[in-house]
Amino acid sequence: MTKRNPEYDFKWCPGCGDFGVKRAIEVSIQQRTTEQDIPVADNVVVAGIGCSGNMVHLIEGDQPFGFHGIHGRTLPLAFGIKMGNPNLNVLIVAGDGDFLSIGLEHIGPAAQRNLNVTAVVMDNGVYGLTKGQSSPTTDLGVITPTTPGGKVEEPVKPLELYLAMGVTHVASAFSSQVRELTTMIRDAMNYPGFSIVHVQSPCPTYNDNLDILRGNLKKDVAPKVYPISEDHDPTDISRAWDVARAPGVPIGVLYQDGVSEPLEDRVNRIVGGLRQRDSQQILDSFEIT
Ligand SMILES: Cc1ncc(C[n+]2csc(CCOP(=O)(O)OP(=O)(O)O)c2C)c(N)n1
Ligand code: SF4
Ligand SMILES: [Mg+2]
Repeated sequence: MTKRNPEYDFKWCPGCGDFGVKRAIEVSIQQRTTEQDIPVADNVVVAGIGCSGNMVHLIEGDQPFGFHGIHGRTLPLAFGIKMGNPNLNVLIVAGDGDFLSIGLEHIGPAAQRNLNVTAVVMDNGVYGLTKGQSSPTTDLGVITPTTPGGKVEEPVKPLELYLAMGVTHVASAFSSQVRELTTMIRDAMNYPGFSIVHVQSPCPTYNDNLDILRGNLKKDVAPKVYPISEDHDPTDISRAWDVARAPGVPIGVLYQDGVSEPLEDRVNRIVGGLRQRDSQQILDSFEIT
């Protein structure tokens, strides 16, 4: 279960955006299990390494299963769990460093398979746990312990990246908007395919961008987040690209394919069409006559 490990002493800093994500995960799992009348233990939270991944030890209330894996490998672990028991609801919690740096190579294959899991990616634009180094989403020119003269790379654009890789359900959220985030995570978990909820989750300790995201009237800062228009059609990939490329942080579901089969259905269909052979028949087929 996800209960805190007493040998692992960890606390999020006051004001960390991950608190809002935690609340949204707790409520969305609870709502889904109640609606579908399934045990909470049918949910598995698979965590990467990072402040964000520590989520798996901090979930309160009814406990899903938890698997704290290794840095960057949430998707392969989720793949194994889902294939071992397709009835489980698998929810990944990972950071921008974990998912988009070392873990990036796994997104494409998971998308092509339409692996039926949900990834909640907490993007704070920094490696929080290891004390503030630059991550793939850190902006050009930002000074961090690993970029003392300013970062030389442009930031990756996660929403465009997910669409380009073929992820079949892409949503964008903000940790301070817990109600919207809860709905997005629940809908993503109910979606039969690979869903990513990319959450702007500020790190007040190493990259305090809360005012930039939500705006600050007193400081004359306009909010960077904005709701996706109500008439947006998420099944239209070209409209999804328009939203992903527009300035600012859109809040809502950009894209939902809704047509592709989830991996477990593909496997059942393909395996069901194969001629069934027992092990002796397979061995005999190698005999040279
Ligand atoms: C294979 C491997 N490489 C590097 C590390 C060190 N490490 C631990 S957490 C982390 C980065 C965490 O950043 P992110 O995924 O963005 O999570 P955050 O702490 O910001 O939530 C790194 C580089 C590791 N644990 N394992
Ligand atoms: S270092 Fe940043 S991401 Fe990590 S707990 Fe503190 S505020 Fe949150
Ligand atoms: Mg991070």
